[in-house]
Amino acid sequence: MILDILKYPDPRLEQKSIKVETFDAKLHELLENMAETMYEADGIGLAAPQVNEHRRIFIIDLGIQEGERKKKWEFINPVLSHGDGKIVYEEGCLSVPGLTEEVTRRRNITIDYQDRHGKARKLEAEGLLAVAIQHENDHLDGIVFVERLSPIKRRLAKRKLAKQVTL
Ligand code: QAP
Ligand code: CO
Repeated sequence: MILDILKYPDPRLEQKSIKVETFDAKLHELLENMAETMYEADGIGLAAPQVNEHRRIFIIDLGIQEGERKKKWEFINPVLSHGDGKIVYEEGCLSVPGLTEEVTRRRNITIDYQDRHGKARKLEAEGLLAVAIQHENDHLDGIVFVERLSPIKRRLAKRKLAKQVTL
C-alpha cells in the first residue's frame, strides 16, 4: 500500500519518534508499505515519521543510482556514532519535493541498530550511505535537512518552497 508522505513544513515532521519494542507482522507490513512508497516516489531513503508513523525506523536503497534497485537496508532503533571527516552532498528529501541544497555531514559513521526481527546489528558506512543514514536519522529526531542549512540559505529555501505549488 502506498502511504501519504508528509510535506515540509508540516509540524508533524518535527515530532520526535519513539523506540520500536515489538517486532511483529504489523511492523513488517509498515516496512513493506514504506518500501512501496519510497520506490513509487523514486526516493533513495524514507523514515517512518515521513509517513506519519512516529517510530524509530527508516529504510534506504541507493540502488537507483546505478539504474536498478540493489540493496534495501532496514534500520530500526538506530544509534549513530561518527568518525572524523566531513562530506558535502547535495541533498533532497521526499518531504521537500523540488528543493536540493548542499549539506555538510560526517563522512564515516558507525550505526548500531536492529533488523526487522529485533536482532542487534552494526554497520560501518561512508560516503553516500553514511549521508543517507544521517539524513534519515535526523527525521527520527524531527529534523528536516532544511534546518541544517546556514540561516541565509535556510531563509532562501523557505521562501522558494512557500512560492512553489505543491502537487
Ligand atoms: C534522503 O532523499 C537522502 O526533491 C533521501 O522531487 C538525500 O529520496 C539521502 C526526491 C540525500 C542521501 C542523500 C526529492 C525525489 C527524493 C525530490 C530522497 C524530488 C523527488 C529524495
Ligand atoms: Co528526508
